Amino acid sequence: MSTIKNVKTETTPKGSNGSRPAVVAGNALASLTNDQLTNTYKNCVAARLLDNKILVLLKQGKVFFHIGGSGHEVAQTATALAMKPGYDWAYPYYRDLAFSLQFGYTIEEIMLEALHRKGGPSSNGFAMPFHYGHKKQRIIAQSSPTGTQFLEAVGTAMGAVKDGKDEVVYVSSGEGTTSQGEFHEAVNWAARGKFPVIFLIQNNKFAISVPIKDQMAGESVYGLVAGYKGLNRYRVDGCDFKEMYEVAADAVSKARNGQGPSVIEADTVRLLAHSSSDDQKKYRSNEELEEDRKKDPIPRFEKLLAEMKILKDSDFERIKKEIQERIDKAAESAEEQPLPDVNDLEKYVYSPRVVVPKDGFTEPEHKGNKIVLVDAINHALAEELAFNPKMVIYGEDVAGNKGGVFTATKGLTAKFGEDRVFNSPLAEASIVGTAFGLAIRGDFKPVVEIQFGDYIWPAFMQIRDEVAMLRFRSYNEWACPMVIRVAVGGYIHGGLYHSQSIDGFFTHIPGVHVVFPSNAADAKGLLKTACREDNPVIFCEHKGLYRQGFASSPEPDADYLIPFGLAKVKRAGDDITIITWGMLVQRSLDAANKIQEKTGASVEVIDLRTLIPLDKETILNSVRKTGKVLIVHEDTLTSGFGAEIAAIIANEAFERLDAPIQRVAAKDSPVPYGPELENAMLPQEADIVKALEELVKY
Ligand SMILES: Cc1ncc(C[n+]2csc(CCOP(=O)(O)OP(=O)(O)O)c2C)c(N)n1
Repeated sequence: MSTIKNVKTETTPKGSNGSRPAVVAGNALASLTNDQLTNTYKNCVAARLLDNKILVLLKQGKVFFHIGGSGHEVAQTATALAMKPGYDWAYPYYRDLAFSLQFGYTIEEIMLEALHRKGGPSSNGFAMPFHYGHKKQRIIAQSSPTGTQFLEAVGTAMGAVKDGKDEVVYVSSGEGTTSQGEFHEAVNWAARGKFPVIFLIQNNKFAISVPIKDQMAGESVYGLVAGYKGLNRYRVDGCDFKEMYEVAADAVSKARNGQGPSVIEADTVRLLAHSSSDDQKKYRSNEELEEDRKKDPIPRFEKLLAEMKILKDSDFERIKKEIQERIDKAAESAEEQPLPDVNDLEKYVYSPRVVVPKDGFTEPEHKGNKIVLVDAINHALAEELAFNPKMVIYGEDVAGNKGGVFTATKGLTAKFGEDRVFNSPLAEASIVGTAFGLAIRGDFKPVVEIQFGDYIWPAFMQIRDEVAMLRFRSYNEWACPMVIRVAVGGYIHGGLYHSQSIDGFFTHIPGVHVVFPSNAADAKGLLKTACREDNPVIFCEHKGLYRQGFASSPEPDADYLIPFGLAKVKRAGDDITIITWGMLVQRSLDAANKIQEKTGASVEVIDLRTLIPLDKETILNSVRKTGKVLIVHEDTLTSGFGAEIAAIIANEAFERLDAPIQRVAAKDSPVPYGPELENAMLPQEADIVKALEELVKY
């Protein structure tokens, strides 16, 4: 046992501002052995020497990016020491080298990643170095956007609570990142649910060059988070091992015992520039840098260990020498490891597993009662909740008797319980961010609702930079399959903010599937597949189709799962091909009938059903037969998904075309409210008929 005495016994300060460092009562430190303390010191030294070594490799042109943790080692190591690596979960930020080492990374693994070699645990050279990820140690592969990690950590903690496990989730950032809205969303959700999250905010007083006075109202993150009921708060000198460890141990113990999340604001110093791309002399004076060097946590830790008679000067020198040798060797051996294989580039954008294969699929005849599309959604969800006990549904208004503003989830809370079908706060990034955190646990399947496509944008960062990229950036180590159901589309007099089409945006994101049913039977079969998919799915539900007579169908049975990437020929024809989806399938069919009556031309109508993956085969087979193509979609023309389809056809079937490819789409404007304006903006049957007439004449 160490000879350390208990630290000061003040409780967490109750003041709102918290500029005073606080320490907590406790004797956690006294329970550490000399070996543990020595190893903790070694961990800090390893992180420091790795920073130095990698900067040398950078100068040699072998490493392209470095972002260091020098000055943060003690705060990070002490927190990791209070946790259980491999049992607990961690979302460390880019400065968390010491944390990651203490949580289970080896020096050798850090070197593999610094030198973007194959075999590193995070990404095999796909992600930048210092974006930690280690499946075995439960470090979730990290990204670069500041702040996205918070909500994900909350989702992972929510999963722990649902599973009845006493796991704790660590998430960290600098103080600058707490200006991101997602930080506050995450603290709110974690405090509301009493989830076991440790938010370690490492306050080095700068966000790149931006000083804290330009960053926040007040002087501390501690003060900033004063209003969240149920949140434990600490402010601590993160360069002081004793204080830091007591605080970390207290917060972790609270989290583990159901006493809720904690924000720990740890004061640190940034001894290096922000990153290798920065020069801090441009915005910090020599005196200021010197002041920070005086606070360097490693010499202070050495002083403590010497006072405690655990290590002496010659030990410190020996340890540094030994670690330096190991680091040098690790660098040499990493350089001998293979570089990533360029043939693997697209290997893990999507899951290699196809859940419902196209081969051998035949369309059955549906014998159920006729249902409208929104009820088909509701029934699919009910069946899938029964099929998969780890599926959960949440979003705004989805719970209880309301069952969503369109009633898609009506009755599901009553049937499956509040633990499985529940309301989220009114925050779209929260919905998707926490779904990420739940899904990475491996067994939960979040099926979340975004009330209107027009309001999906707060979640766009989570979808684009997190959900879609996780598998790719971690080289298939981590994945977050989820379904994001989203109500889209116009023709309902919903005006500018309840009518948007979003498919043009989301089809542009590698890593997500985009599904868009046009009728009730397809909606059921596609949604059930989405719920079993290994990939994230954006499931577009057209509001105008929810209760539309022409979109209703006899209900398919519970075994009906439609493969993704399989379009449906809704009307066979020989002269012109219409490629369409969603609301415009029916209008295209009506237009095709009209043109046949009028001109005798026979028009084939293809309903894509899934935009990503795209059924190129069905498209090209039809185009090669008819030689004339009209693409019809509700989204705006410019950069709509139709442009992509036209490009594919031009590339792959140019010789078979007898006319220029035509598109009917919405005008390039927002969707206006007044019905006359809305009709003029959105594509109508008459527009399709007109385009077909021109193609007939061509
Ligand atoms: C969303 C987002 N905006 C901007 C950046 C660029 N950026 C990277 S780190 C950083 C500063 C973060 O400062 P802070 O949170 O205080 O952490 P520190 O780097 O000081 O440890 C910025 C602006 C980013 N990565 N992500």
